[in-house]
Amino acid sequence: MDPRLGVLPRPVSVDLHDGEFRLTPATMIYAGSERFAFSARFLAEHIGLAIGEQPPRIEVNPSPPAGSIAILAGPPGMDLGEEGYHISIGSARLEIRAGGPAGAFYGVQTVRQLLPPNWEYGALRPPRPTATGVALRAMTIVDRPRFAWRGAMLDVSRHFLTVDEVERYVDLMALHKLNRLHLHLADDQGWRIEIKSWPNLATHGGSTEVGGGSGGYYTQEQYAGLVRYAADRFVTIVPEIDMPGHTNAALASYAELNCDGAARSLYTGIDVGFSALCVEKEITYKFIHDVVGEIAALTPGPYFHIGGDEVKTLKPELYNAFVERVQGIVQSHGKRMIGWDEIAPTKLLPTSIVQHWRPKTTPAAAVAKGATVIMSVADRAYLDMKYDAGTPIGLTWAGVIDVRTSYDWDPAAAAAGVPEGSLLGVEAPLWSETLANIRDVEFMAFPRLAALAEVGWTRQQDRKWTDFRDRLGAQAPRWVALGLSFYRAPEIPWR
Ligand code: TNX
Repeated sequence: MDPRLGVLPRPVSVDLHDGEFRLTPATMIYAGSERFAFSARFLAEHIGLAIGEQPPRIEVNPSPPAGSIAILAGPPGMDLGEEGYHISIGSARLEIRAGGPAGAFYGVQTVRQLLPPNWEYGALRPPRPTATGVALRAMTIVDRPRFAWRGAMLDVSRHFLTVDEVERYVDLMALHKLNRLHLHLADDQGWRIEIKSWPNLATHGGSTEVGGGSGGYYTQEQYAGLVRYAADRFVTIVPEIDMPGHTNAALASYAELNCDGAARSLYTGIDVGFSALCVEKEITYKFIHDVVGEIAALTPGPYFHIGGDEVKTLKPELYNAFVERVQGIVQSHGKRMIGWDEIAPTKLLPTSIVQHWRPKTTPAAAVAKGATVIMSVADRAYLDMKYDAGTPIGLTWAGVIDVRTSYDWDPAAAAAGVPEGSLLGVEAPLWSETLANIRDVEFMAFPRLAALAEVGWTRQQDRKWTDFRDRLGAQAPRWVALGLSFYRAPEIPWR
């Protein structure tokens, strides 16, 4: 099989050469400096016992001997940015070179996709290769991403996911070189993060979910652990507390957040647009200050997402004034504000970011103020839309989205009045009204998240549907080994 088929997203260039590198029980992995040690360990752990009695040994050493795998700075004279990498595989060594640790990690992910899929099982599956090892075809790969923002979003409010489940999603993102995980932490149906100054939010507001299940929430310690786990894999967590709408869980937890002073009942249905914080009360801004402050302190990444979508109960002047005031609060906690595209007409700071989701609108007004845009147009990027009319779970309000529809578009051409220079990148939201567990999440995300990963990573001129379709089909053995419950879309030649 052509080894190029395994690599997804598609790199800038892959050139095959004659010869091969042999990975044997004696192969060692060297990191040129401490910055690359995590990636060296990741690769050693991935290889595990597949090849020898022990996982490969790793060592930090700037000039590794022949016969080894080396992760080094460079390559000299080539600037591939923080996330780019260069791989050269020859009989004498396998070398990954990168400008920074993220690039080294992505180089390792590419090497992983060149290794046998069944190594993903993570446990010894006899028979093991003999002492002669496993051969990797000689080749040179040069790669770097098109966009800085290659995101995914999980809605843990409508249906809760455990920390382990979210970490699994992070692992799947890392394999596809995705680097932002946006967590939709609060909505009408559930508040999912502990706030020490407003404890009822989690204990009461987090006690249910769509359909009436018991919900759940992350303690601050768990959330901090998740942030670290993701950061190790070069995934930045973007926390979202949706406001002023989508707030029933908060309104049920604290009576004073309601204009009439009466606490709402918990909500387990799937309607949207009925709830709103009382934007005229001062306590509301104290609440927001406290919530943003606690979450910002736990989140090293520079972003805080305030939602801002689908408020059907507020006049535009009140809505705009609210967003502008909250923008100041977010900024006072040292973060850049992100909001759904309803925030585009408000007075935005140039550091603020608009997440464009409504297909028939444009966030051009925000771009005129210097703000930047993340493309999540619902008819391309929404992973909760059904694949076709027969898909047993999912919604259809933005249409049905088959794999080709999620792949075959150019984010730079998808919003009128938004030049490529104002585009941070793409993000694939996964709303969970109809997704009860991680199996459902995986089924809706894969293969379309892989398609969107390539939309975000690979240059437009290097992307072709037929080429992608074949590489996608070649992922099946790896995804099976990972235990992924992906949808076997009929148009893909699965292996
Ligand atoms: C719209 S997208 C919403 C969500 C729903 C989603 C379902 C957005 C900013 N708001 O509240 O979950 O549709 O597809």
